[in-house]
Amino acid sequence: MTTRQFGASVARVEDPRLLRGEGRYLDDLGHDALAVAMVRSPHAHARILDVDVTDAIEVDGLVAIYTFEDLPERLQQPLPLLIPHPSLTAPVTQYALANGEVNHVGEAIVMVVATDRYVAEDVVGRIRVDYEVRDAVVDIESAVTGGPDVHDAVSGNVAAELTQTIGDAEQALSSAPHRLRLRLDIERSASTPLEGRGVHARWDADDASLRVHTSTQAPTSVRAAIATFLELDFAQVEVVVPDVGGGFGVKIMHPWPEELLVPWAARLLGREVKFTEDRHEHFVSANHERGQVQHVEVGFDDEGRILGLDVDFLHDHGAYIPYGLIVPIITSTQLLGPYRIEHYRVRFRSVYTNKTPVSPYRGAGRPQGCFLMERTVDAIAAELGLDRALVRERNFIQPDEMPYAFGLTFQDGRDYTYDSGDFPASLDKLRTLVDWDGFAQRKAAAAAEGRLLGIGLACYVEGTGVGPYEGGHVLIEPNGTVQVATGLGTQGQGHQTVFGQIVADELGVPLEHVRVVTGDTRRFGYAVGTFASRAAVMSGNAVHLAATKVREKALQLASDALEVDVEDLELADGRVQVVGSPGTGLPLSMLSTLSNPLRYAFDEHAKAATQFAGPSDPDRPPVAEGQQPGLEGTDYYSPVRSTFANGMHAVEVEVDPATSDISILRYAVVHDCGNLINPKIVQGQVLGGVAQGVGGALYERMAYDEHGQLLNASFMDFLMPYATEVPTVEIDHLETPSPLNPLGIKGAGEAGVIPGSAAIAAAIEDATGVPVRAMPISPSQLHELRQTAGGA
Ligand code: MCN
Repeated sequence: MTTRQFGASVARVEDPRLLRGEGRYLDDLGHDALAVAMVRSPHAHARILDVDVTDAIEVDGLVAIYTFEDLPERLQQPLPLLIPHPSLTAPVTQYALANGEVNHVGEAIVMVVATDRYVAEDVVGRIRVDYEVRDAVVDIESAVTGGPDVHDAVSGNVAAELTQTIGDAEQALSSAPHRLRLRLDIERSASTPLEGRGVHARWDADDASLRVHTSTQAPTSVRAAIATFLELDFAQVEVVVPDVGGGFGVKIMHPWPEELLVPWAARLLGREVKFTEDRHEHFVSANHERGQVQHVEVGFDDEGRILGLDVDFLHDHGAYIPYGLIVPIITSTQLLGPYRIEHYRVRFRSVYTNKTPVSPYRGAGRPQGCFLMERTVDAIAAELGLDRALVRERNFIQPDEMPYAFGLTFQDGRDYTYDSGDFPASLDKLRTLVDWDGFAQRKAAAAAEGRLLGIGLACYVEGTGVGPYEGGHVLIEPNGTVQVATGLGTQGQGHQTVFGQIVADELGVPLEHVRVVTGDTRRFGYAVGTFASRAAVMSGNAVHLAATKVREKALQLASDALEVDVEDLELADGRVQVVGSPGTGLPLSMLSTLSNPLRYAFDEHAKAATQFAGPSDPDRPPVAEGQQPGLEGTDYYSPVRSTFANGMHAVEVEVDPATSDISILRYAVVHDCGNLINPKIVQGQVLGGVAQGVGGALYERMAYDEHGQLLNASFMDFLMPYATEVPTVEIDHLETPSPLNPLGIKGAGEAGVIPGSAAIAAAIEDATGVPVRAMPISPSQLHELRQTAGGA
């Protein structure tokens, strides 16, 4: 019997190879390739007056030096704005190499190609760039209140301003019995994957084609960009993603300048060329995120029910705006969380600063939104002296209200609608898991010993599985191996395992017989990418649909061959067999060759098939009319709208009364991503997210000085939580299936990171009695807060 794989905690099939050290990351490729190093701007804002390469051209091993002026006309165009929006009235994107000015430290000015990286770096050190340094715009509030501009064409630094409304927030606030105002701050942070960016390209002059390896989340988009900027046909460009050491959003940016420049140089020079980013480059030139200043006004009744909410925030977009308004739009919509909010107004302004540009980082605007909403709900509870869980419960959208439409309309005309979820049930589970009701006693007992304990709670709802589409291809080989391909890239999520599980179930084959390929445009050329926790929903359903086609074809072929009705057949153990009579049937391997005569000469299974119903039988043509040879199918999944996952985190902390040092004693999660394909993988995803959430709450910030210099651009200075700082995480699941897709799945990849800052801030506030409204928070900052507030 073939056991069902969907829902089973199958060990990840990709891990043994990685654990044996057999992973092939970008820098493991192209050992003989020429190496690239960049001259990058040391200034946050400057005009480039001159580039002098006189000293550099002496260096042995130098192959080429390119500045903006050396690029072909198409490559001198600004890089694309990936997601336009009507409110984005002043979009400025960067050039592949700086065109006369630099707008953040780390912006690439000159590309050097040399025999190896050491030589390339020596050349970089000898190139002299003359700058006229300008005042830098660093702080987002000052950016919009006068002072210098980042771009001469954008006076006042506002790239976009957008207001969205539900109901009448002004009226609701003015008539509310209680009103509160809060200011909240979230600092800039970044994905910081273990492996930075990298790209390797080889031009094949024989068939005029490019083979590009790149550490990306979106290989098909990179291919489109390379083909467009290098003026090639798509068919001349192959993009293959090797193993990727983490992306967390930063590798969805496409194209990076290097992803165009390296292939261009490879074609021009007729040589293999490779760029591998170093850590310092990653800090200053790979995109960041978070970075908002938020103002909230909330009106509520005596029971803590929210009557109206007014939000106004500034979003730091850095020097360029490659990704449109996606991050602040997500903040502004998804901050609503599990709550019924009928009167809402949100205004945001996306602001240029002379800092590294911003694009989505795991959670993409949601951690900021969750921080805003959850801190607000806690403030309501504190104001009324009510239990924080109770206030949440009173505001929850109820399960029988699903699907729940907020009355917000997106740019494309679709409603902002939750498809599923049972928020009261999730909260019940969490309260039990952490013994929420017994905490007061634990806190009092600790206080008697002079210890400061606190508990916090935060809820979120997350749009996942966003469209427009993803595709899958399934093929059964004559030896019975099932080949599966889908176009998006993988960065460690375990896609080979989960897509294998889905296909194995549909075809009734053991998981070991399924091979899954992702991120290779040779195998699947039309795809969108891995981001927004969409792969499980999008590619998961696509490979399921493709496998269903193959299943139906196998059933039809077997029905014809065995002269048995399709309804009397089943797929199990790699065969199509008669229900109740498993001895009568045909292996899928045989069926795959039955209709494909070309394979007869070479394959044992095919030979066996000829004995059964071969081409020598004049009445049985190998390919029946209307039938295509082979057991193979392609399909696409395209959803009507996003599906919404949700979850709740609770944290217990202890604060040292003397030093304000913060320790997390307990961390619990209840998570709902619909039907779980692989609970163990989801567990890992949530845990990884929690680690990043802890980082965002307590450690990780991009510390810029007033000149736009990033002061902590190395892992010596940028604090990340180690295993020692990440607590054991207790995770429980609620499975409310999405009605929107055949498998009932919702996404899981970002969930863990979203409520970290909100829940930890709430716990610290509970322990110390001082309001915590800015994240991350260090012990010294907390100490200062406590001293100023005179709290515990
Ligand atoms: N899954 C499941 N059952 C569900 C939902 C998901 O078994 N109901 C599984 C999926 O099949 C997949 C994993 O959980 O193996 C995550 O699925 P999904 O939520 O679809 O997220 P994606 O696969 O699209 O991954 C993207 C997401 C994002 S947006 C970031 S950022 C992120 C993340 O995943 N970056 C990661 N997780 C990461 N994990 C690693 N190791 N490295 C990264 O860079």
